[in-house]
Amino acid sequence: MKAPATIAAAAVSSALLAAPAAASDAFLASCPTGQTFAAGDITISGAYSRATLKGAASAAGYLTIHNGGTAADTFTGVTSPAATDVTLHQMKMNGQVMEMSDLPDGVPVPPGGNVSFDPMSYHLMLTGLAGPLVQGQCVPMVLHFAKAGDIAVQFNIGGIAQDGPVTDDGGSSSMDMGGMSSMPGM
Ligand SMILES: [Cu+2]
Repeated sequence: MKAPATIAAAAVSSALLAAPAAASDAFLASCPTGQTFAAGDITISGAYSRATLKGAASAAGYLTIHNGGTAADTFTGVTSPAATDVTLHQMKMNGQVMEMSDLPDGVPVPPGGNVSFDPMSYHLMLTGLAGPLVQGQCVPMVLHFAKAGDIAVQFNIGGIAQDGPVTDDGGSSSMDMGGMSSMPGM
């Protein structure tokens, strides 16, 4: 048998070969855009993160939570193989200063209501990253709810300034209801 090593070495970029093992276990190489994830009365949509620079200490996650039930639920926490800690945070303007605070009691999700985690309000704060967040890859996380239980969610990683859910055309947040929109690109 002839080993194709020479061709492979020439064709594969050194960046791919250098990816640390821990990071490849912690992240998904790709996942579809436009996914929803549900358990009980809770549905998660628009889950995304932003790409990070190498060596970044933290990253954020954003999503929308819908409670389709008739009882209140509480979003209590998150775990992920991509980070040693994921905490629920809130951004608030205090005069001219943007402040970030923990939400140790979780976030209530009223019956029939939506709660949005977006760059100017609530966000998930990932610290102790297993590796950089790479645009096009996905971060697996498990979201914990008091009533609905655990929901496994894939966060699409957009650009470093992504400010809405990732779409197949590279990041505009326009809705595409076509059947093809849930297919992963390339
Ligand atoms: Cu934060």
